[in-house]
Amino acid sequence: MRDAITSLIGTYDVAGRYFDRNAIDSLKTYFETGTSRIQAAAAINTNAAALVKRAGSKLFEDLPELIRPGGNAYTTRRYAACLRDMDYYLRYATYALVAGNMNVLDERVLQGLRETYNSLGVPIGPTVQGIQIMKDIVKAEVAAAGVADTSFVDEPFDYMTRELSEQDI
Ligand SMILES: CCC1=C(C)/C(=C/C2=NC(=C\c3[nH]c(/C=C4\NC(=O)[C@H](C)[C@H]4CC)c(C)c3CCC(=O)O)/C(CCC(=O)O)=C2C)NC1=O
Repeated sequence: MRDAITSLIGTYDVAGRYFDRNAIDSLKTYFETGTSRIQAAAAINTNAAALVKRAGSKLFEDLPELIRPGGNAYTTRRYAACLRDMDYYLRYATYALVAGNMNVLDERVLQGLRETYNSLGVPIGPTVQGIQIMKDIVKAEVAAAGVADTSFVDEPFDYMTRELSEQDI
């Protein structure tokens, strides 16, 4: 698992080089945004269960067929599995935000996920829609916690979206 710093060190070490201007700039950005990233994680953590619940309700409101007979989230077991997956996405998104690097998502969340979803008939499109709904809800929460620029919050959610849907082609 890598974060912004170990990933940078890895890159420069492989080339046997000292940090150059680019490396210093990206280190600066990492530290300058540190407080906001931690504030965001804190705002998410204290409300995680409620955020997941709201995102789930909105998803099932937008796509009610998911929870009707024949839908993949129909039956309480599968409904609960769906919300649990949303909770995984949220928790790992906070790790990635704090790390300033998306590697944890590859290693812990996305690896083999598409195959699992395909074999269980879990639809990718609606999953991606759920991830995007959660992104919007989380951004509003982070803004309400006093973080002025919440654009960095997009990254893990968009990353998971991109990886899940691209691989689906
Ligand atoms: C931490 C990394 C991690 C992830 C990401 C993960 C996902 C994951 N989701 C699963 C199932 C599932 N995932 C869903 C999710 C959904 N169905 C829908 O219609 C919605 C679109 C969507 C919710 C947004 C459902 C319903 C199941 C159960 C499917 C079944 O058993 O038939 C399964 C199969 C095993 C199980 O049921 O627990 C895995 C492994 N597990 C992990 O360890």
